[in-house]
Amino acid sequence: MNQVIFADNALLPDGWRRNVLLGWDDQGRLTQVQANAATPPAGTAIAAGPLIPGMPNLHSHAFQRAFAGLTEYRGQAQDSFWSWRTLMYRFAARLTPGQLEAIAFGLYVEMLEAGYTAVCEFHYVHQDTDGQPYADDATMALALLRAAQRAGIGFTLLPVLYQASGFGGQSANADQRRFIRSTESVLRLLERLKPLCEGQAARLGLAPHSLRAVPPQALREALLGLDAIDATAPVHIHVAEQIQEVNACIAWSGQRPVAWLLDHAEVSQRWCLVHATHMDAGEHARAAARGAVAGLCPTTEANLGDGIFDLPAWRKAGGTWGIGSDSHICVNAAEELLMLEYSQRLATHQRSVGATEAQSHVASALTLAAVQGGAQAAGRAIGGLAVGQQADFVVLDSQHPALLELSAADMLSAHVFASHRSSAITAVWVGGRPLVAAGHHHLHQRARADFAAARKELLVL
Ligand code: NGQ
Ligand code: ZN
Repeated sequence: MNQVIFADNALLPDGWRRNVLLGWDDQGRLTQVQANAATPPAGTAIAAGPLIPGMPNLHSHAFQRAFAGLTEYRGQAQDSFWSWRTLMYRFAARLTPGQLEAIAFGLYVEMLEAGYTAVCEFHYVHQDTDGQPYADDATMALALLRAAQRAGIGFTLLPVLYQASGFGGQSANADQRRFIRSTESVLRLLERLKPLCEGQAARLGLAPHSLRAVPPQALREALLGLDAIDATAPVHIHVAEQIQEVNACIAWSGQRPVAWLLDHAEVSQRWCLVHATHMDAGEHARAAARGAVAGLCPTTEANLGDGIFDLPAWRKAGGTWGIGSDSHICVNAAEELLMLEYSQRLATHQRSVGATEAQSHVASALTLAAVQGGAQAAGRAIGGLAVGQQADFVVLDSQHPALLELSAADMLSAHVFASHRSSAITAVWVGGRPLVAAGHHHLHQRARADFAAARKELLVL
């Protein structure tokens, strides 16, 4: 059965178009994207405001949502990424499979209401609280798959390879016991998950956690094993987030992390370099030439004091990028774009840094770029409103106070820059299915209740 929606204004890959008719098949795949279409027959669904592509969220650790806001106090003379991580580990140590599913379900519903239509889950809490495998070794991954399916969000599952606590294979410490997996066991997990992912149209990839956590030989073997399972599967890695990490990598190898990775792995378009924050000019040029996506997580990177990604340099090198909400200190696609643009303005003393030759409106330019990069990182056909891509889209609320009386491009600008943390989204569709209406997911209440119950349990322990 074909379905259609008509929008007075829609953001297509080459810009804003009037009178757009979208049609999709029963797989939820767009079969028709027609601008300047005739007024549709009565009974056709009509978008209540400007229609924009759904945003892929390219980096998530779902469990951290239940912890967001709990580390915003001074715990020692100088708090840092590393002191935050110690607290986060304590939280991760207690999580049960049921709590993970409830938190992820709540989070994915929040994401859908906030403009994300797909998520890449970088999943590393594998083992039980003692660091032993669950009776079913895929227990935690299955909790995430169920949460995604119930919420209806597009899904890329990235089981994590994690073995060491620092460069040079320093053994993992007790805090990291739930993350550890042998290379062989992560490959077995992928084999187990492959048919399950296919069964729910999710994509499966691999995430070597970081060069700190994965020694060179394990990295090599895991990538070879992944190729044998799926030679096009996405590969994500945390790469150069903290200056201390860059310096430790230089002390270990004589090279900066991105340079080391480019020399020791076949980094390609399959790769997402998460937090490629600290790259020099040579790294920008080489990583961009390989076609890797830079995975930017602007609000988390700000929250953790990581540093500022050099977007103009990356774009000049021809680099692709997308956005993720990572620790979920903020769950709102528009706010990630806002944070990204503002960090660039603060660093460069300029305005409209994110605008492009083709697209002078910053919010439109950033949205189109992040959708395309996010789709590439997800390894799914979710790259915007074009035939062959999923019918994943968001309808802005033209009645929101910040949007009243504006043109479509300005409404998206107001949504990103001026909607003041209140959502200016009215509807969200994934794979041609309406999941959010009047700003609310159809399982909104249930998702909140489940999330609250899981958080309550975690807080009393
Ligand atoms: C994570 N988060 O795996 O959750 C990491 C912290 C680490 C971010 N990098 C742990 N934002 O990198 O060692
Ligand atoms: Zn991360």
